[in-house]
Amino acid sequence: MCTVCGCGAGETRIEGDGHEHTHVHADGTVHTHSHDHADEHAHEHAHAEAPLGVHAHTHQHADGSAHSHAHIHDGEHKHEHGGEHSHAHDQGHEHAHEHHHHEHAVGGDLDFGAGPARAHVPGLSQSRMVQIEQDILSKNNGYAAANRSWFDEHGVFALNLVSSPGSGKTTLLCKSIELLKDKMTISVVEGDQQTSNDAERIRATGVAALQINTGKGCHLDGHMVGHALQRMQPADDSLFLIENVGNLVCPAAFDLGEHHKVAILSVTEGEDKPLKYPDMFRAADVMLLNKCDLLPYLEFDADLAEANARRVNPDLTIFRVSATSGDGMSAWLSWVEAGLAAQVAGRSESVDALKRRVAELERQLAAK
Ligand SMILES: Nc1nc2c(ncn2[C@@H]2O[C@H](COP(=O)(O)OP(=O)(O)OP(=O)(O)O)[C@@H](O)[C@H]2O)c(=O)[nH]1
Ligand SMILES: [Zn+2]
Ligand SMILES: [Zn+2]
Ligand SMILES: [Zn+2]
Ligand SMILES: [Zn+2]
Ligand SMILES: [Zn+2]
Ligand SMILES: [Zn+2]
Ligand SMILES: [Zn+2]
Repeated sequence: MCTVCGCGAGETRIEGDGHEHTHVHADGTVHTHSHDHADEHAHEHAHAEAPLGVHAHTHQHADGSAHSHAHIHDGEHKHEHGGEHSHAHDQGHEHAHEHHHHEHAVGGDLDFGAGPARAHVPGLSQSRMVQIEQDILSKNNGYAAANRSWFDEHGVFALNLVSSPGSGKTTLLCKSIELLKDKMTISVVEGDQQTSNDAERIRATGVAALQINTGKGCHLDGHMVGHALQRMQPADDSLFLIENVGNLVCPAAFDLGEHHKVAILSVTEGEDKPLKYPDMFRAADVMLLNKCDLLPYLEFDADLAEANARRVNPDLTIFRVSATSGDGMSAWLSWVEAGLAAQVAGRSESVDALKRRVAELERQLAAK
């Protein structure tokens, strides 16, 4: 729901000392975070309690009837309500709303994702929802782009792990860290609605971890990760792992500035998940099929799960693993190592190119 109604905005808490308060950034982004005022803040914010410019309300139609969606039809049809209607608010302003339309699938099933906003929120028109989503995502994309250029400048390889709750993100991270930590510097950001349990599990492996609690929020966003980077200052040429909030829906829409989203599907979840949650499997470049140690005890068809994932994303790279037994981990870890090596090489190449450019400019100046 977050991209369409902005729910959860203003609930973020980033682990650390200090007090908590709400900020509104220059671009209107609202968040609450605890921070130490001795720390430098890299961006400006004014303190205010203004929420996002969202006002939800219910509509009455011209004939006085209230609108509701509880109707059931016995076949397929498509209909639209009477276009634009305007109404007055108590605050005295008046504006027009284009009314939503909805489509019904064959067999009388209800589909609330068929309109332009691809979702439904009582009291919000489709066009308002599309506008809110665009506002939220364009701000997020600005923060994500800043994170990505920071990663690239510093030769940091960043991965965003996404899955439903309990697929094994933290277990996989701990296992991967155990097998990689002698070869590279690693830091981890942990996203959960509440608790610092996952960050503590990561810290127990000996690498740096920072917990972000999102409150009611159901995903991390680029802005939160920017704050995490400021606080953590990951080393040059290091691996930066982000565990997103357990949720197969909303994290798909939010770029954090990572180089790849890695979706984890565990064999206890069913082969059809990529088809039911296509956005996530389309947004990911890699899928880890986890808990494969359980395959002998389940009906799960791993080939079918992979085929379903490739139906929504033909370019997906898939690894079958078990985070608990360690089976299959080496192929996945080789992929991570290759990604970091490419990132480090890219940085030294751009440093070399810069040096050549400076030398060239110096020659030109000397010649004058
Ligand atoms: N059998 C088996 N169990 C696993 C494996 N990986 C994780 N688990 C178990 O699955 C449960 C959930 O694992 P977590 O690593 O906490 O999952 P998560 O995705 O981080 O969960 P959230 O952060 O709550 O979304 C734990 O009981 C793990 O021990 C695996 O490869 N095989
Ligand atoms: Zn959400
Ligand atoms: Zn402040
Ligand atoms: Zn209506
Ligand atoms: Zn209808
Ligand atoms: Zn209105
Ligand atoms: Zn976890
Ligand atoms: Zn901020």
